[in-house]
Amino acid sequence: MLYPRETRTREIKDLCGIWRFKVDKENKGYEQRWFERPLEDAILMPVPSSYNDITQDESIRDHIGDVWYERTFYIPESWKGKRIVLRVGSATHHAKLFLNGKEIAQNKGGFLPFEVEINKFAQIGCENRLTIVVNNILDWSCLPPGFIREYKDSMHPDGYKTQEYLFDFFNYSGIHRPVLLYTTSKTYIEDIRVKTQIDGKKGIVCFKVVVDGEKKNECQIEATLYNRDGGQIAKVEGPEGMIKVENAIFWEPSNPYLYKLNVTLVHDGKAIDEYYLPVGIRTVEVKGKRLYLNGKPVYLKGLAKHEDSDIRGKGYDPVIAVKDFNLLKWIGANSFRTSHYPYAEEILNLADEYGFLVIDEAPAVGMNFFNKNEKVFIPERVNQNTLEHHLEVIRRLIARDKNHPCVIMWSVANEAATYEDGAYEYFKRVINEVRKLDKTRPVTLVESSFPDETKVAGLVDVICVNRYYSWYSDPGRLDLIEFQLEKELKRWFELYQKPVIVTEYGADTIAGFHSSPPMMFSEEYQCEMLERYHRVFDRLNFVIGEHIWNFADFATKQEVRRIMGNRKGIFTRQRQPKMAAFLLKKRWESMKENK
Ligand code: BDP
Repeated sequence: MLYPRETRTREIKDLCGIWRFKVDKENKGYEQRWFERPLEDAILMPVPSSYNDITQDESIRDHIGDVWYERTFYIPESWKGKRIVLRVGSATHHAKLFLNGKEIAQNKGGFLPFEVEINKFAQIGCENRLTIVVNNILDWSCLPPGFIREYKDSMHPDGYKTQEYLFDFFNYSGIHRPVLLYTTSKTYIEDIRVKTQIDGKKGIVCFKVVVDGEKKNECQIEATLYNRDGGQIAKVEGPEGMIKVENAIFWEPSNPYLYKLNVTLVHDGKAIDEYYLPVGIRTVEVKGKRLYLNGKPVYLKGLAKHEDSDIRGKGYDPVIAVKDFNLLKWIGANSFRTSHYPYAEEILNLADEYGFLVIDEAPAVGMNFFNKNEKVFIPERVNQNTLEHHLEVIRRLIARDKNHPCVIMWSVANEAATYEDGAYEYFKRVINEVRKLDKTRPVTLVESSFPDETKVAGLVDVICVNRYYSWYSDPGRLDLIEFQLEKELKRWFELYQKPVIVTEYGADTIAGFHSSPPMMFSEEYQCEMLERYHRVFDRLNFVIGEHIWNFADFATKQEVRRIMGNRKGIFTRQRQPKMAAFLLKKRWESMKENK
């Protein structure tokens, strides 16, 4: 799936901005056919953004069910004869789209884009009304999964229900990423797949173009590779080919050099469609104890993130995005994980450009009660339906992100109950699907299980493990970290002989809380904890990366163990550094690329 870009043949109309919005409190919208006419009693709502924190009304913040978004737009006369596509960057978690009162699309899954050709439904040269119904209910067939709980008893005579989920971030909802219209010619470039290799100083760019539309068999394809300054390197004809780049500049964090592949579709001697793709020439490989980027060992320094910020919730905002990349650069990181779902493609575009190595994660989080008596991989919970959806999400994720040089690894899930018997068959199917679709990147599953109990570690290329010694276990006992961590990490390596990344470790820290000697929740405790972890990492040569939990404080549901959210950020939610940020900056800036 190609990211929408303007070219000399393609136009974009941005539908972001202020939409009309209505919460369907009584669940009557479909029955009363709200899609047939302009929404009555609507309020204003920005897109993209979560809707939860925009108003002063907690019944909107905590709503469970449908909300309705609506806006009008014009399609210019000049778009006659073009293919017109509506693309929604994401709508969390389910969406139904109506154009001028007619249903045109549905989508399940809140973290990936979907698009629909609207020529049949749109009115050219006049106003069109677009309605998007977004539903945020999670069940066991969704990723992430969830379930509804109803309370009705003598203490709750009126009853109420809650959306339950086993993951640790607020279930922000709404239209989270840009909504766009874009045009192509009727016969068009549907997809491009690029793979790169390295041969000494040479870079090899292999490409494959997929064309669709009535005249697809009558078209020629031209692919031209340019360097960053616009100098032409080679021009090749045909739907697939290979371009050799002498003395290539390889894409890496210290020099994220991007070439540009321009693809033109020619019909009757005329360029009818054109698209370009930034291309980073780089290879990723896991061999023995190490991860190699362009044949050189690389050590991952960084943080796990969230799409989360004040007011916007999970809404994409270029202001927050660029600030976050500046902070990642400032702190000396070279990588991050898209915990716990695919991020906006705009973020990956920036990671390509800034030069960050990304572990790209599927939205499979919360498949674990952390209680061995409550199983998850059983027919009434994570079952065949969940698996089908998981496979579909994997296909869509790889279809979207396959060409990004920043993506160096796929993570199929976070902290699933991998000690359960059912987990093995389930993840075998998921991981096989990843391997079938992409042979150029390693695959992982982020574990919270211990080395002797997991059933899936044999399936992955890199062991990724989240661990909270001296926090969730032995709280306050910083002195136990080194012994426990070293023992565990050595066991992972002994059993699986695979490199290990510690993908989460950290401590809730309230900015401004101080304590010496360190106590939990103080800035000193966070620093001391990190330092002890780092001493262990530095002793073990099979540890190939450290990702702290979390980049910034973030919102969670209200519960007693969360103080206005999860406070394990190295930065506050407003992106101000805690003491630990300076410690990390010092460590990472003085570390070599391969540790
Ligand atoms: C891990 C989860 C992460 C949580 C974190 C925590 O992967 O989503 O936010 O713990 O508890 O278990 O802070």
